[in-house]
Amino acid sequence: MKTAKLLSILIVVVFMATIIGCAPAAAPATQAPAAPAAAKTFGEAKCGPNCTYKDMTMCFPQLGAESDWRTADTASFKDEAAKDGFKLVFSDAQQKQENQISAVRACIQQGVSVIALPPVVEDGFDAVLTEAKNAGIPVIIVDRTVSSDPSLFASHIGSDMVLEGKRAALEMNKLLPNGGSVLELSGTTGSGAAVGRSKGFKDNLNANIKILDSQTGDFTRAEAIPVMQAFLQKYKAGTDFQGVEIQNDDMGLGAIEAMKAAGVKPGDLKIVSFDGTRGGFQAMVDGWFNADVECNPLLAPQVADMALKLMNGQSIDHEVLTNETVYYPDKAAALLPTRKY
Ligand code: GYE
Repeated sequence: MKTAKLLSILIVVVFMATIIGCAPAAAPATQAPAAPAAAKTFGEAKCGPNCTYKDMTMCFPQLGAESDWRTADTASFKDEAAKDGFKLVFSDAQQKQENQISAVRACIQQGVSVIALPPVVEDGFDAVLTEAKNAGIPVIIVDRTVSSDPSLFASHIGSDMVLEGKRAALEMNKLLPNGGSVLELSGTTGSGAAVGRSKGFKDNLNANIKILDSQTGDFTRAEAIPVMQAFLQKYKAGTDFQGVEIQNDDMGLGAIEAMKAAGVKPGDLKIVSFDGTRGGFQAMVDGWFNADVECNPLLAPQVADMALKLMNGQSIDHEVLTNETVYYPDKAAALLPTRKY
C-alpha cells in the first residue's frame, strides 16, 4: 500500500517536471537591438563578420599515399589552397592512425581554423575529435567515415561506400547470370571504404553467387600481388571461382600482374573494380576489368567552400555525398584521355 502511494506521488512529480521542462520559453516582449558582429578568432587570424579564404588555415592530415586515388585527392587539396589563397597544413600519416591523431593534435595546438580529416579507419577518433571540439575547431570528415558520434564533427563530405559496393554487386550479378563463386580483394581493414563496400557488395549479390574468400590488400598495388598469388594457388581460376571484386584500381593492377604470371588471360575472370582512375580505364581497354565503380577523389572545392561557411557561422549540411556512376569497357578508350586522375 505504502509503496503504491509513493509510486503515484513519484509519477505525478515526474509528470509535472516534464511539463515544466518542455514548456516553450516565453518570447521576449521586445527584440533587443542587434549587437555589432564581434570579430571571430580562428587560430592566428581574426576575422568576421565576413571571413575570407585569406583568413583560413586548413589542416589536412592526409592518411597516406597508397593509391592513385589518394594522389589525386592530395593534389585536389593543394590546388584548391593555391587557387583560393588559404593556408594548407598538410601531412602524410602513411596509413597509420597514430600518425594521423598526432597530426590533428599538432593542428589543434597551432590553432588552425578548420580540420579536414580523411580518417584511415572508422574507430578510435573519439578522443581527438573531442579535443578539437573543445578547442572550438570545426572538423570536416573527408572521404571515409568515422564511427564517432555525429556531434563530434561538423560534417562528412565523401562517397557513399555502401552504395558503391551495391553497384559492384549489381555488376557482378549481370556478369554471372547463372551464379558462381567470387573472391574479394578488400581495402584497408576497418576503413570506412572497405567496410562499406564489402557490406554493399555482400548484401546485394544474387543468392546463387557465393563469396569464396576475402582478403585485404590494404588498397595498394604492392600488397595486392601476394594476396592474388595466394588466391590463385588455393583456388583454380575459372573452376573454383569465376569473378573477383577488387576494392580499388591500384589493387586491381597488382592482381592483374599476379594473374598474368599464373597464366590467367583477360576475360577468363569477371572483374569489378572501384575508383575509375586512368589505370582502371586502361585495364578496361586491355580487357581485364568488366566494370569500374566510380569514386571521386576531387573533394577539395566542396570542403573549402564548407570550411569558409563554418568560419562565417553559416549553416551547412551534416552529410554531403558525391554523385557517382559506373564505367564500362565499351566507352573506356574514348573516356581515358579525359580522365583527370
Ligand atoms: O578507393 C582507394 C584509396 O578512401 C575512397 O582509398 C578512398 C579509397 C579509394 O586508397 O583507392
